Amino acid sequence: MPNCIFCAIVNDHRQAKILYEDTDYLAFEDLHPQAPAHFLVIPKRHIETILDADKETLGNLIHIGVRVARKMGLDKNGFRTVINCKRHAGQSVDHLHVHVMGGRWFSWPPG
Ligand code: DGP
Repeated sequence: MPNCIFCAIVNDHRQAKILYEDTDYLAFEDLHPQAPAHFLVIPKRHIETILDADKETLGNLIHIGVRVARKMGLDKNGFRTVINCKRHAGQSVDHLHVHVMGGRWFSWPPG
């Protein structure tokens, strides 16, 4: 998708620190980390929001997030996964992504 920053990363890996890749998915470090560990998992295909994703894609995104989190040692103390959907939730990049954050305490409820 033209003008999509995550599609640009899919096409040019130099634009992000890649943590995981397969034929359909990519995980990379967030540019503005909100925790000591903060990465994103995306489908390579441009899908705008969680509302547009099928069951298999959603399962794979979460599964990859857990695998990478485990590899980073975040399974010891835990981590948070977040999917922002549209403006009220704070989605700023309209290419579906799962946030995985760890390495500190997180409060609840979220603001
Ligand atoms: P959200 O607000 O849920 O749409 O999160 C978008 C995230 O994407 C935000 O945490 C910052 C991150 N981000 C935005 N632009 C870039 C970029 O060019 N590279 C990387 N690695 N992350 C980006």
